[in-house]
Amino acid sequence: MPSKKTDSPKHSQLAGTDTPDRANTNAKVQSLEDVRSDATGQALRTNQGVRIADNQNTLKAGDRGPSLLEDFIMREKITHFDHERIPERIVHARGTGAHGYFQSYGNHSALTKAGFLQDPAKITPVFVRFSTVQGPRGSADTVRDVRGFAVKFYTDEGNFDLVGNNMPVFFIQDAIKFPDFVHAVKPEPHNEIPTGASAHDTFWDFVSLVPESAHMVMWAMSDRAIPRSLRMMEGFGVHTFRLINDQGVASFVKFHWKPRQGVHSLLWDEAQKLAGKDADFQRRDLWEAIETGDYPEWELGVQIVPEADEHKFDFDLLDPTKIIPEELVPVTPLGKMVLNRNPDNFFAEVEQVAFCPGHIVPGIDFTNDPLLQGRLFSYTDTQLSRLGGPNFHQIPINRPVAPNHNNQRDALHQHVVHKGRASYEPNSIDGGWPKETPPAAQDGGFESYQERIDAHKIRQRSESFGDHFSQARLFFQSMSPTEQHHIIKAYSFELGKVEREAIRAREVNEILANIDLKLAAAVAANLGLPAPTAVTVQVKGSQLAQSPALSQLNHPGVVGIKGRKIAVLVADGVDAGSVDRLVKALEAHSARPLLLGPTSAPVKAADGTQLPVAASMEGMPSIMFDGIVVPGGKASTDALAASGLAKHFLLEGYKHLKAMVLTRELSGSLGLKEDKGLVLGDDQGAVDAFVKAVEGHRVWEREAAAEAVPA
Ligand code: HDE
Repeated sequence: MPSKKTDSPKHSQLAGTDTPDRANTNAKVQSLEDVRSDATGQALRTNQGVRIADNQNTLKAGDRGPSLLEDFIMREKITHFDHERIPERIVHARGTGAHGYFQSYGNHSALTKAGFLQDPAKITPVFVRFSTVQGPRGSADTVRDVRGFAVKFYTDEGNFDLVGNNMPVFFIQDAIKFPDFVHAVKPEPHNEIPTGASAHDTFWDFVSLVPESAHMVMWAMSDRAIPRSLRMMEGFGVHTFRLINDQGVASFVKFHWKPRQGVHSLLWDEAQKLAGKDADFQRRDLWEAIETGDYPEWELGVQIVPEADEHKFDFDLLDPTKIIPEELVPVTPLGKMVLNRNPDNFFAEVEQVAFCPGHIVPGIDFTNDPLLQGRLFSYTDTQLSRLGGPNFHQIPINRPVAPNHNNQRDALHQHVVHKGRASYEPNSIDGGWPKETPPAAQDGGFESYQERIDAHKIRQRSESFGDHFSQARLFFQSMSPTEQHHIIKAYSFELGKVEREAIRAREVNEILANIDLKLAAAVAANLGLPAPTAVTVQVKGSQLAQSPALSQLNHPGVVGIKGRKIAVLVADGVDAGSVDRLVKALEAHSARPLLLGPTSAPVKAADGTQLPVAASMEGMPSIMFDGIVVPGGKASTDALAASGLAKHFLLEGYKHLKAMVLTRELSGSLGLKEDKGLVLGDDQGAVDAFVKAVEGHRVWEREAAAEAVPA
């Protein structure tokens, strides 16, 4: 691999010839260019470059005879195929990714000397991988689980990986418990069941015995664990990090990603059905959004705590099971990230990307969070077996844009032809190169923050990590009634799958009771257990009664219904004018209306025109859409009213609290009542009401009525 490419790009040299949105990725695109393989117009050849004349037949002794060992073409092909798979990630195996860029809003040099946060004109390429945690590579996208949110910034000063999740806390406080936690949540060892789910005995056995998990389990039982889209999730760095400015002044920070698309979720029934009807629902959603130019955007922000304020909170900043409520320390926006390019090749990019929380750049540093400290070891270690050796940083997607000369040599899969005689330092033979760079305000070598440590070597948890319930309670009490209802249902569903009654009872009496007695009583009732009447642990409670920032209903987003998928149900005899009016009105809001028919065949409108459809109602069921509209046309709506498929589509959409535009006759025949989000007719008023309802994501007021509709 020519090291020239790795050494070359400064974005300023590459940008300028392209649109601003595209120019950003040029530096990384350029560094990948020499490994891109485009076979257009090329002859089929072996790996040794020999042209292949026949790719259909093995070399044989006669056309009915045995195959010959000398057939190097067949053997090379099959051998390579036999080794196509690599070990999947131990956790976060199921994922998808995209390229994009990060742009700082301004000069944040008072906070950090990290170069990518100092110049709003600088475009830093990024690669993001979103994932679920529990399931294997082929598992479904929409399971109830934490989502990984890992971002690699290819900065001029080296790669910075922000390897976060869509939830701001974690299940455990100390890295040494991670293998125990993962073994408990993974499919059970005797029968490898369940896939992609935490609703089983070993998970609940562990978390009910480990109260430090209470807060994170709350998040996992909330709607955050079933996002509507990867584009509609917040992201969190989880641990407290340090930012350091050029004067050496450090601040504690928590990283946040805020989606412009808002924070929205699926309903549990939808999530379960989607797991079967479209296991790729979320990777497809991200892919399609980027392909259609609807680039998702997040704002990167930090909560900043001056060093002097480290002990001003009623929890420990080093404890990864705690948030800093945004009402106590607001999030300061630093810049934005836009995802604007899909990968060319899933394996080469999404599968081979290797994140590590230890990949940081000058101006950023760690804290002593004991979970973070363990992570610093684990990620590089796991890549050794996953990617087959210590040269995984040379894989194109992992290569920094910054030069990376050093004296590390050889090892499996070495791609660089290192020149020179000296692979040690100091040396005089090669002029002493490559040389250290002393730390400096700008462009200096990396220097760790000089934290003073004076302590005993000890295996002990700090007492300041001891309150496991106050923030779990704060979370529950900050939810809207709807969100609380969903949390109760989620605990009831999951614990309902637990076979051992002792585990159910322990979770209810020793965990949920200490969070909130009403929550515990509601879950207990659903499990047929007695309601606990007293707490088992005295908790001091949080300094806040509520944190509104925790409720996702307070994060509607700023893009309206842009990119939302709307089903337009049509059948023969539909009024083409009505279809046109509705589609145009939705497109004016940058939504994505898709015509669905009884089959995949075009439908014939009342005026005789043929209307092509995107799919049949069976091929794209209601669970794949954010809203449903039915244009006018008596023959068409009569046909829909008589079709089991269409009725199921509409009733299911109603049950899932979707905004709907219906004709009066159709809503009457289905027995559905008008509400804030179920509007009649196809005039502008109906469209406006519909758009408003889709903006609100769901018609929550309908929830009680919808529960009476069969699933
Ligand atoms: Fe990870 N984690 N983790 N994790 N994690 C991995 O690294 C680990 C933790 C997270 O898309 C692994 O390359 C330990 C917290 C994401 O490629 C592994 C501990 C957070 C991803 C690993 C944690 C995360 C991983 C598996 C406790 C949120 C996917 C394959 C000490 C802040 C990255 C790999 C991708 C992946 C270890 C806890 C996020 C085994 C030991 C907390 C997003 O190294």
